[in-house]
Amino acid sequence: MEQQVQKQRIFSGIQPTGNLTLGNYIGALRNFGILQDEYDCLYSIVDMHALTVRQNPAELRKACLRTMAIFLASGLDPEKNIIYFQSQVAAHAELGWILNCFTYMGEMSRMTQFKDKSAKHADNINCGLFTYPVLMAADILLYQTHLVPIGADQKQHLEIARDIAERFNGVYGDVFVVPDGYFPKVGARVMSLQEPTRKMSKSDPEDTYIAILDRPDVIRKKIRRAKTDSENAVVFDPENKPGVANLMSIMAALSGRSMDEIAAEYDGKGYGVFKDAVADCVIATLEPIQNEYDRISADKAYLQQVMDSGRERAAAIAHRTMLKVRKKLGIAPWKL
Ligand code: ATP
Ligand code: LTN
Repeated sequence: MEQQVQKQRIFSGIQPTGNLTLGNYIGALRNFGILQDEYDCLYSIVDMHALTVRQNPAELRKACLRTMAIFLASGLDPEKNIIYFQSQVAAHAELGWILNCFTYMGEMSRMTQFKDKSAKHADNINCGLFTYPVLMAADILLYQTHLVPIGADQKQHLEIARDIAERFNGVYGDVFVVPDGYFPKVGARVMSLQEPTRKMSKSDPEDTYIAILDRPDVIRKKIRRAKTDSENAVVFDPENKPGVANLMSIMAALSGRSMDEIAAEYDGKGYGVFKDAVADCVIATLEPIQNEYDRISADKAYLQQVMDSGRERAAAIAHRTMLKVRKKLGIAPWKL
């Protein structure tokens, strides 16, 4: 009889804060869809991570549903993938606490995202912000994840998740799979349109990012206004021409063309023509997603069904890991 080969597992999460950007799409979301046939995938809207920054409840609730609808609109099949809200599977918080006891203060204080976010929110440097990477490690380890599709900014957090898994396994035996990252070849760090030496971020001002749901006229306007240099030459030189390099990377990531091909095609044509071509490329990618989004987000019954089934399927896998973890740690067993 033919033996059934168990597929490897993928887990990734996106925070439902603000508007998902082209950076989120190229760095993470697009890869989710590409991998859905070869792997057993869970994609979570990590709403508990969003609480590390003060949120308006009504807006957060809307943003949660919007993020789920964007996941679906960008091609994730809810039958093939488990799509769910992190806060609805209590085991994330449970394992998060346990892993806090296997993580050192020094490790957390070295995290660049913590340093950036505490500078940005100096009036609210809370413990959740500090231990954010531990909850992320719990998200990943809970599902015995092999591969984590993320942008380059999350590399440091993934390393910590690996360290925590290895540390725990070192004490208790092979409890967790040690995960690897999966990064896009081009576009792992899409940069801000206005400050192209910083990453594009959905918590920055509107004109610095392209939202997945920005309509074509807005996209074109933002790209035309994107900061470039005064040379007017389409050459890939991230050091000296970060603005142009960023636009070239966006085009390369979305069209599959190489930097050389792009440079050759726009050689001598100037930034006006080049920027319009980048805008065409972004619009061609995002417009179909927006049309799907409009259709899906109007169908509340469908969203409810995806949410319920995702929660149940995720919780069942998480429960298996938690039984193992509880037993290894010696905390109260379910059955005497
Ligand atoms: P915030 O600005 O609120 O911190 P964010 O835009 O960084 O949010 P996240 O929810 O933290 O969004 O990230 C979701 C995924 O998108 C992660 O895998 C992250 O690595 C990826 N990502 C975020 N920004 C970029 C970017 N500029 N380029 C490539 N990938 C990105
Ligand atoms: N920390 C990530 C979001 C995130 C995540 C995860 C990504 C939370 N849990 C698990 C991959 C796997 C971020 O800030 N972008």
